[in-house]
Amino acid sequence: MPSHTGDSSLPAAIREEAAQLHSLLHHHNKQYYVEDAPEIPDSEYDRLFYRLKAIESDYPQLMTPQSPTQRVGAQPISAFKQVVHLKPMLSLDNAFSDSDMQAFDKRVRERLKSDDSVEYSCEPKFDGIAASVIYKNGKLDVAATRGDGLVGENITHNMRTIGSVPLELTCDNAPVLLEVRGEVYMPKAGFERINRQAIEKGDKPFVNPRNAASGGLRQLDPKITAKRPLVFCAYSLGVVEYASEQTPLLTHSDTLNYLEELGFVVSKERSVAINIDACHIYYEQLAQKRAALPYEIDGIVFKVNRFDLQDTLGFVSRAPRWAIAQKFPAQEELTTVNHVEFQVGRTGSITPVAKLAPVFVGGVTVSNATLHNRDEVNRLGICIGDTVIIRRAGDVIPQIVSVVVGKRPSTSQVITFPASCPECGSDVVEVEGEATLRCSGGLVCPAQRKEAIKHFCSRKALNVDGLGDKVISQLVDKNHISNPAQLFDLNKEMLSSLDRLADKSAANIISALEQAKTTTLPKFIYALGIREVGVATANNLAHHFYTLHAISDASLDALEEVSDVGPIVAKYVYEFFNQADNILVVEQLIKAGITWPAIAKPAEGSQSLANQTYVITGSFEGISRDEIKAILEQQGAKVAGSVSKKTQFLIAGEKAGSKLTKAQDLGIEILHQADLTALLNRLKA
Ligand code: D41
Repeated sequence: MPSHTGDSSLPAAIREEAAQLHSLLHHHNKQYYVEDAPEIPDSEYDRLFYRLKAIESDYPQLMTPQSPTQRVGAQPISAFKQVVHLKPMLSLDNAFSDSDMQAFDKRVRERLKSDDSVEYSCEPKFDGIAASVIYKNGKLDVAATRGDGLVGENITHNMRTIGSVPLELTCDNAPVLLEVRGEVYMPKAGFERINRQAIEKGDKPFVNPRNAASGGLRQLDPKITAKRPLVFCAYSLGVVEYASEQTPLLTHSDTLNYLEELGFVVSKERSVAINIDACHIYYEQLAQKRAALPYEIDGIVFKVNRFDLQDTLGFVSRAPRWAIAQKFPAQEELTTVNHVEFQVGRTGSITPVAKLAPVFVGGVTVSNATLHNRDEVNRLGICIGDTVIIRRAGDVIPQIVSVVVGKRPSTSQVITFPASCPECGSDVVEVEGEATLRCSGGLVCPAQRKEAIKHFCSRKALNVDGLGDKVISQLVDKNHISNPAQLFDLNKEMLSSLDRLADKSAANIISALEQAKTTTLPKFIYALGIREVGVATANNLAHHFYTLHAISDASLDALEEVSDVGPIVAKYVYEFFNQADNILVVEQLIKAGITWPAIAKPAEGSQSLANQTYVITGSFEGISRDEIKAILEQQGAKVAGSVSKKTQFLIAGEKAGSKLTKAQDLGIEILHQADLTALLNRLKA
């Protein structure tokens, strides 16, 4: 029986094991929340966690506030108390252009009386909430929001729940006192997850990750904060005191490395630029990477790297002269909805499009934004004349985020959907269970004809170069063509008669059409524009049936056997090939000379993997995931990106994460490195 009375009865091995569990759990917390790359399945994490809990229940003297088991246990507080920062948390000046940055560098060099270039430390500017954490003798003591920079709110109970905040520093020679500053943010993936959960529960989703992070830190009950996937990324030091003399840190970049050694998360994107021109290159590079980063950033922070130079420069009205944030062009702006147009798509779908007062957002001028369908119009509660927040992030299409209801003018108008098609006058129909309204005109409707032809010519379809939207529009309006097959009857004279089309361009289009005639079966199927049949489905259909004939003859049941084809898609494909007009167009296309190489049917009894579905995760010796995928696909297997009930085999390499856990849960057969090698050898044989 272990005694609960004191340290003396505590076996050294147990103390050692508990310490190991502390650092293991901290490491895996970081892998999970920060890297989004868990190295162990959740079940293994739980095993470590409960092992530590068991030790602590046997030896309560080990249950310190620094234990990873204590992150979620705290009681709610009744009110936030104030915390005076030991050193003020300064604010940051902004730059909005390259010339602002040049001016910043010039000011710095003038003050330093230096003709030499100045070295800058560069890091992303996280779009989160600034916070400060104080450690006493290596143990987390107090955490606070930035507040006004001098006084913030005590959020210790909430910061303790954040997995990336060390409860205890990982070094032998911990400072007596350490004040660490950083930003609390919510990664994009976590934000999407909690918003999905909120919507499922019927709660209101968060507007953006920053609001979600801020709300998470402002909870009285830390159990609520613990459910938010927050990350703390450290970016500077406040007060630091050691028991004995230390070699001082001389630069900001060394400080970031030191913080990382102590167990903090520090931006992996950080870098040092030898001068202001290198800062510009860093800015451009990170701007390129921005959309792919797992978290939101709104600019880059540049800091004079050397501390002695920082001291010489000092600060003005609480902003250091040695640092600046170069902001990316705003991703959200206000504008007004001038009117709403209804566009008719390839399949007759009627999409409301808001025509906006032009506004510069996310680096481009935006004057249109799709309102998608009636549900979206209702969700936004949007009227013509409204002031709206428009957002354009990365390369995604601009979106209306919300309506500023307080700015609604008395002249605003409710949006009414048309009863007849704005392009052809046919009735507009409502399909039960669908939010989208549709024109019933089919190929009578010129808008649908144009869209069908545009789709046919698009890059992933037959890829007819040079045949732009304007040309197609004129060809349809002038009744030269009404379906994709008639494209191949066009001649140079007909094209040259169009507005603003030079002879040279006409000749180019003719030759592009000629080239487009040689294609592949998947591309041809995709080009037909069957509802819900995208590139992947077209590919699956082609490799399942091998010939166009077999697809067009297939029964509904046979179609449903194709991977990723459910009853709805099967119905669309079936209906397409059982409509006389469509069959005629397909026949005309073939007659016009469209051809593709036959898809080889595997011989009976060969080692083909047709109809098998694989998922590949983790890393393998001597072969990349892409190479494995290519080999399996060559043998007819389908290689999917995520594990589902349809998965038959999971190929799991080193560091397989959540996919492995999920596959195990679903009872899917797992192939390890040795099984993979055997499989590949079998395929080669
Ligand atoms: O990522 C950030 N949001 C960030 C904020 C950063 N990477 N560095 C920062 N550095 C500072 C100084 C130069 C004052 C140490 C900051 C901030 N300040 C800051 N955050 C909020 C106000 C100021």
